[in-house]
Amino acid sequence: MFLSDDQQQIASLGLETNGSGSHTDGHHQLTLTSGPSIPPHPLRIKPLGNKFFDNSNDARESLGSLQVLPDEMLMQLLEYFDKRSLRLFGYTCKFLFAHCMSDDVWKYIFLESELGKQSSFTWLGSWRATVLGLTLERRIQVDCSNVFSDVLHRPFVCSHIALHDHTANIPAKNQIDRFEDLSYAEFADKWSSKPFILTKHIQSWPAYQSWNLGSLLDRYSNVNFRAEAVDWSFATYYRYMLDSQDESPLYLFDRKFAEKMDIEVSKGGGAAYWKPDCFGPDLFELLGTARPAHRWLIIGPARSGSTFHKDPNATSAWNAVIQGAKYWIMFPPTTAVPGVYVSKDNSEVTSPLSIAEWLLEFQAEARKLPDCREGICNAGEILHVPSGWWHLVVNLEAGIALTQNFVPKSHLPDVLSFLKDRPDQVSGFKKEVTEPYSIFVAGLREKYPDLLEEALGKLAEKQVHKKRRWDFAAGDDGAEEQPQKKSAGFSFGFGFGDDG
Ligand SMILES: O=C(O)CCC(=O)C(=O)O
Ligand SMILES: [Fe+2]
Repeated sequence: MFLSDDQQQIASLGLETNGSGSHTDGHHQLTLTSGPSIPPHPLRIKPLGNKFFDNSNDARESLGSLQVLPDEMLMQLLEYFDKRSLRLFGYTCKFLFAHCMSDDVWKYIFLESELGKQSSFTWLGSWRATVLGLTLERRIQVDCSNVFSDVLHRPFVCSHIALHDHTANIPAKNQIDRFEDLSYAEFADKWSSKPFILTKHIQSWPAYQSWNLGSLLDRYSNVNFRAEAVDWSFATYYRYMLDSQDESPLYLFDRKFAEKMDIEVSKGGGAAYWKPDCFGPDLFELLGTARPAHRWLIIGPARSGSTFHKDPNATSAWNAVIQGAKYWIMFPPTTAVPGVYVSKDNSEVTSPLSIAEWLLEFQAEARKLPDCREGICNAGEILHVPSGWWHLVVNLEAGIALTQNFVPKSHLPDVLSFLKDRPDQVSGFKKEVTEPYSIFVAGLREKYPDLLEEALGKLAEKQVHKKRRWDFAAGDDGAEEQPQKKSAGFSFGFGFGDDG
């Protein structure tokens, strides 16, 4: 027989509960790793360090022979369970109950299940409740105050950090420049390699005037949008967004939104928005149908966002906030960003951390770097991401944004170099587009022959310059090694885009 509900099972096992399913009261909790703004864990799980200051018995001791497994390994093991086994395993003792309640494991089970393939279902506030169909009154919280585990407590801390503590008080030297508006001449002359925010540029967009989460729900509740690994109806995503405790909430990031919403996106009668004039011609338009996806609708709750990355193919981008507010922290292409590890050939970025973890562990150090830029882009504002710049973005409240990648004239050499010299890192093109560099060059040769010659000239110059620097640093017989190491005070990168 399948389990009826948590309450009944727990009662039959005689475990101690706090009965109500509500959050804990002011039960004393010695907090060693989290700040005062973090509420007590709903199951009263405590950070591992508390064990040494607590006289209560340690729930781990009732694990029997499973005690040899560290918490990390226990959690990994749980990913192999099906939903019934996971639920039952959790009823064997408090320590395992605490582990089996971890919503990350239930998210995994959800995504693997039939439910994970559906676009419309009822989100019930957590992955576990949704998978098991548990309404609020059928959920139970066992008092796990003698469970001490960083593996379990840390994600809770991360999903409750006070974003405001990390995004207010931006040091004046770091503030991203803000203007009401900018002309293309000013952009081309001074600003194409610097981040900035325009405060009065998108007010005339119908999308800005009429879109908000409520109006999108009215109009598109049955339209499916992509949110990372799932395609959900907007009604389903909306419900998830407003009632989720995920540390890294699923982020709606849809490149086919214009077709799905049946809207026009280029200037002219009836367009919902259009690309800003100040960035000038977008040279990637020359790719025609070979062009990779380049515009996205972005929707997410507070705490959702993007971990550190550079935008693809050395493109630049703009990001316009329609509703909500986004905190941005950015670094120039060559900066070694604390907490972000890049493979030798630049092809892989490992930021092992969620946004919250990065903010907790690395932001303070990172914002002391001389080239750090930070800012808040509010509703009605648009931010410029220059080619090659590192950025991390977090939504301070639930909201909507539109973003588009583009190639301005000034970054043509970077993009050409990227397409030519890093074919393994080129991304976003359809499979049948095997020679994006050649297609781009052919388009440029036809429409902007002088610009192309100038860009190719710059590339050749840099190539020579780089070879000289390398020969100098490596000596005659060192030329076999990859020009990636720091040597004789020089830092080498493969692409011109990263050369600063
Ligand atoms: O709004 C965001 O989360 C930032 C998106 C972003 O960085 C991107 O589209 O590349
Ligand atoms: Fe980006």
